[in-house]
Amino acid sequence: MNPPSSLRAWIEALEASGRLRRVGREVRLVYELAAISKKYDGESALLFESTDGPAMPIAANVACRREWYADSLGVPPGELLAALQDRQDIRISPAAALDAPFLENVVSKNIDVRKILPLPTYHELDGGAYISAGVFFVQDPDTGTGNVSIHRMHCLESDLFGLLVLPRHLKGMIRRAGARGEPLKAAVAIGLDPLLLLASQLVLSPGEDELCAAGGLLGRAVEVAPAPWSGIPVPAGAEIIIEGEIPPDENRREGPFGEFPRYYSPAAEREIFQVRSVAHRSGAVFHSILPAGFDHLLMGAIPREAGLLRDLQRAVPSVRDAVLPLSGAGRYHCVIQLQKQNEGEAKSALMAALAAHYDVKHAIAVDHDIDIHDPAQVDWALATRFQADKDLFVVPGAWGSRLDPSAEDGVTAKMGMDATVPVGALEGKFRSLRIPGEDEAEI
Ligand SMILES: Cc1cc2nc3c(=O)[nH]c(=O)nc-3n(C[C@H](O)[C@H](O)[C@H](O)COP(=O)(O)O)c2cc1C
Ligand SMILES: [Mn+2]
Repeated sequence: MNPPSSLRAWIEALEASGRLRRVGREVRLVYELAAISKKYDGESALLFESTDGPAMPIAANVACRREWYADSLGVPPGELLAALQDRQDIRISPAAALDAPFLENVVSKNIDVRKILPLPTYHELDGGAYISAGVFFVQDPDTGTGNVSIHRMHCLESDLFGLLVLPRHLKGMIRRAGARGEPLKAAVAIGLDPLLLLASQLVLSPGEDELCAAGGLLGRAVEVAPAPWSGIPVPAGAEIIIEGEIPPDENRREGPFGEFPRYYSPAAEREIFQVRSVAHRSGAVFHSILPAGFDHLLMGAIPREAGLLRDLQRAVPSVRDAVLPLSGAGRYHCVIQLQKQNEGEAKSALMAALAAHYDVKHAIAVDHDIDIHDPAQVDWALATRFQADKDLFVVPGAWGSRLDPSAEDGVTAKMGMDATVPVGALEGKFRSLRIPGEDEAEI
């Protein structure tokens, strides 16, 4: 298929291919929508046509299978990472759209988001209703470079949200705006296609414009229109645009919130988002991402894998593939496949993986005969090709994930496990069992 240009185009494609279920009856926003989303996670996209909140349908599970991302890029599933690798260095500047349907309805006075948008409450101990699929478009206060990232939004008041802003690019921009004595303006898009969501998760160097990188990924310019209050260019196909300001030094209690590692991220004083305008197209579709669901995990894992694979191959050319398995929260475990040419390559690849991203905590290297997408094969390699006294190393006190409850304030130990055999030994004592004719055998 051609890459979808909007969430609604993607929903149509999902429905036409039998991957979408419509939920016609009224569903409760507190827990019930999340419970149904969880039940069909990894299986079916959902369109909730009616809820007990404001009248606006909600799409969920829209990108909950790895092969759907490949499909949205127009490549076979096995070529997803290769396609992302090919495209991740391409930059295409955004283009002005002719039409921006989100301007059909703009509210800028007496805003009560709870009366406009259906905001779900997901997990048992969550602090309240959240927007889980809000994509922040901001511009660097010093350079004007565009940044795109997703941040959870806790609805605290009619026009106020609490945010989690981990120490990456957005955080730096809030700080730099603050140094000028200004709040940072942001336009939050809800209801984007899966490729723009994937692009929001690219791990780029500071100073790289992420709208241009998104264009590279899509293979065409992202069509943008200025958001009505801030003028920040946002995807014209977005269903909803919420604009507002993040002041540098005002905090409110945000959380708890059930996060991707399947634990609660505790409540704390965090950044706020003061809403100034809400715009949405007529008949807008709200977008829900089930926290810790496949959508959430895959959206982070896939672009990280593509970036990691490039870093790994730069360090060790015999690296063939890498995966961040969903069982490792799609972030914390990395399995690397090599066709080792020289002793020591696996350990070097492990170090590169652990250093490449703060989220990667445990890395495992295996030979090219192991299918890294099959956890049972990776386990078998660890069971039979690994000796803890010489194949394991631990790095204490590294930069890690703040959402890992076993890390202390984001400081974590890192571990590399080399489960590769010595060069050439797959033909020697590590020759694995095979029965001649086993692939064709029949009764
Ligand atoms: C569904 C979803 C929710 C996310 N929520 C948050 C969040 O609340 N806070 C945060 O800092 N990052 C969150 N992230 C991760 C960032 O969006 C991601 O790391 C992004 O690439 C950061 O961009 P930056 O490097 O430009 O800051 C989330 C990612 C996804 C897919
Ligand atoms: Mn960035």
